[in-house]
Order: sequence, then structure tokens, then C-alpha cells
Amino acid sequence: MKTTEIMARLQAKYPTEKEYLQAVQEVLESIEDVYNQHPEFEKAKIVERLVEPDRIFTFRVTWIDDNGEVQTNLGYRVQFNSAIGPYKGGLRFHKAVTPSMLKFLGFEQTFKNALTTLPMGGAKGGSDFDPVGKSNAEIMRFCQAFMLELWRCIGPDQDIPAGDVGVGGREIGFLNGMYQKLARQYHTGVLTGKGATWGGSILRPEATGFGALYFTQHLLHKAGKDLAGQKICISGFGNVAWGAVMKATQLGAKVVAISGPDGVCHVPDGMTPEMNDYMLDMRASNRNMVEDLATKFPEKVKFIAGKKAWSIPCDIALPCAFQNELSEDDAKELKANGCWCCCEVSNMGCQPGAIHFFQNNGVLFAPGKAVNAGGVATSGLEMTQNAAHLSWSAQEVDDKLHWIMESIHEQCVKYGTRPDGSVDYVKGANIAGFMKVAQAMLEQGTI
Ligand code: 2IT
Repeated sequence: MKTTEIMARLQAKYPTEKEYLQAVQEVLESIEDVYNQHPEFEKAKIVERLVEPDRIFTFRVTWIDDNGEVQTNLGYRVQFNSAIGPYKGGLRFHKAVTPSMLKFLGFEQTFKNALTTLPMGGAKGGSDFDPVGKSNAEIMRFCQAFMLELWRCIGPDQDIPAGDVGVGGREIGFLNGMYQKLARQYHTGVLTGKGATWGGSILRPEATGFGALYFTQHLLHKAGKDLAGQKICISGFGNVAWGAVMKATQLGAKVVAISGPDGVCHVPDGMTPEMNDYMLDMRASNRNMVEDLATKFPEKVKFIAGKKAWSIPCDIALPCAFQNELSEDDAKELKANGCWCCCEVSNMGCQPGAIHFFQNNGVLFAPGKAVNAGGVATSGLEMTQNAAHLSWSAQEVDDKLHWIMESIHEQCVKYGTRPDGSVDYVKGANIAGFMKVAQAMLEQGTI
């Protein structure tokens, strides 16, 4: 297998699908050497099969807004790979959603899910519906219309969607309500991220952020450091950032910035639990403005319009918002301001130039598919609880999440340790995830 040859073919076939090509390139570069030591992979054309989704559903979603006007959006579900388990992955509602974005996310999800130790295949879905400025009633009507189409594609042993950008507990509630009405048979485990009283796992809302900080703590310990006392910059103020702020603060770090599309909030003394709670109101308002934190806490928070979180000096950067949100220039600015670690929490949050800069300039770096896997892992734990018709305590879920994040870290170390003893977490995560999926495909024949 030659990465350059496969990429040339994919580029010719999908010339406009930039995010998808970027995600595939990163994985193929990492696995090329190991892959070529396995002639059985080459013979079965594992890579050629693995880079294409199993299938993509595209559908029209028509709904009526609060002014009585008819609105039409596009909905998608990309079922990427089911070699190790049923399709599993989130739904993203964002105005920029395209098949390319969902293909890249489904591809990443396949390897991420393999790292969790749980039997889950990879998928992603969503819509170009823009939640910004929408009322609760509009969100509900859209979710119901979306599920009218999606429900035929999913099921508890087939494909289990969850949240992602623009889809949280509220949206999962509306989606689940419509699914159960259509199915006329209660399938508790058809969506994850449900409310705690109707089949949701305790700690699922917190899990992505908590897991990211557990992973970061393992990475720091391996490098002889600790989270306590570190200054952290976080981008975003959605579900993932919320959980990350909470756990970082609990572990003794100081979150000195969160950011949004409108700018950055600088919090020199660190985020407090009250500010952390207020992030939930900011998300629920659908205003999509981080400035609201400074308006609410004017004495402790300074809003800087048009700036990113990466402009605030810190020890550790945690991108928690969107793909490609951290550029090479941002990486240089972070380093110049003293940053020595970046754990990517958003999916593909760092541009390739930023990753190379970090890796070549002594900044510890770990990729999203390892760092943020605690979210989908806890979705997997929710599926287990649903299948067994019971619910575990917070302690039980947290213990399992801890163990899973430790195991993901160990897999990265196993496959990513360089001759000098340092760890290439990108390579480690990609090889570990790939080997599991490739082996499963091989054992199940040419299908
Ligand atoms: O990117 C992700 O891993 C998610 N959005 C969570 C997926 C899930 O099924 O919980």
C-alpha cells in the first residue's frame, strides 16, 4: 500500500471532499509501514475497502418555522464500517454540514470506537439545519421531521446515533420521542445520550470532557508532570467544553479561557463552578455567543472580540469546538506564549500544519480519536445498561470510563513509542484502531 497512490485516486474521485481527504491522509500515513508488514491485508484490499463508507443515506427534511414558513434541509446518515459491531456515532446539526464532513467524522469514528475496547462500528449523521437563533418549538419540529426519515435506518442492534455539535440532551429527547412513536415498540437502546429517567446513562453528558481530562492526566504522568496547577485554554462552550472545564477544575487545574465564534473570554483567576453551570444556559439559549459569560460575570471575565482561545497564555490547550479550529499560526502563538501540551478534544480540531509544528517543537500532542473517545465509550456503556434493563451508579460508570481511558492511553503507548522512548500519540492511536478493524474485516471474509 502506498499512501500517495491511494490519496491520488481518492482525490480524483472526491475532489471537493477536503475534510474527508484530510482525515484519510492522516490515518494512511500513520499505518503505511505496519500495513506493509502484513501481506494478508494487502491481498484482501483492506485499505481500499476501509476508506469507503458501507452506505450513505441522504434525505429531505421539511418542517414549518415559527412564522409558518416551510423550511427544507438535508439529512444524512453515513454508516461507515460495522466490522466490530453495530454502527455507532453522533448526529451533527450545523449549517456547514456536508457529506464530506460526515464522511470524515464517520471514518474517524470507526477507529475511535475500536480504541474504546467496546464492540461498536463507526457512523455519523446530521443535517445542515442551523440551530442558531431557533426557538425550542422549532428545534422540536425539526427533530421530529428528521426522525420521520432516519428511523428506518437505525435500531438498537443496527445503528445507534447520539449527539454531536448542535445535538444534546434536548434534541435526543425530541428524536427519541418521535422514534418510539413510529416504532410502536419501545427500543430503549436506539439512541444514546438520553435523559437519566428514560434510559440514559448517568455521566454520559459529562463523559467526553471527563474522559479527555483522564487521558490528559495519563499523558502528563507519562511525561513526568501533573494537571494540578496548570493553566488551560479551552475553545467552545458546548457539552464537551462544559465537561472539560468541570473535570479540569476538579483536578486542580485553572481554566483561564473559553471561546466562541464571537471571541474569547479571558478568566485570569480560573473558571468557577458557577461559570461552569452557566455554560449550560449559554448553550440552551441558541445564541452561540461566548460574550454572554462576561456579561454575566463582569468582574471576573474579560471578553475579547474576534480572538481565539489560543491567544491567551497557557500551559495546556484543549480544542473542544470544531474541526480545523487550530491552525499552524495558532500553534506557533501557543508555543511562543509558553504552551507545552495540546490534547485535541474536538474531532480533527488541529490542522495538519499545527500537528506537525507541535510534534517538531517539543509540544506534547494527542489526537481527538484517542482523547475524546470517552464520550462514545460511555454511549457504549449506556447501550449495555439498556440491553440489561438496568442503570449503574455514577461511581460504576466513572470507574469504567477511567479504565477505558487508561486502556486507550496504553494502546497509544504500545503502538506509538518512538526509539527515544517518547510517544507519537497520532501514530499510536491510528495503528491501534486500524489493527483491530482490519483484523476483524479479514476474519469475516470479502463482504
Ligand atoms: O464524536 C463522537 O464521538 C460523538 N459525537 C459521540 C458519539 C456517540 O455515539 O456517543
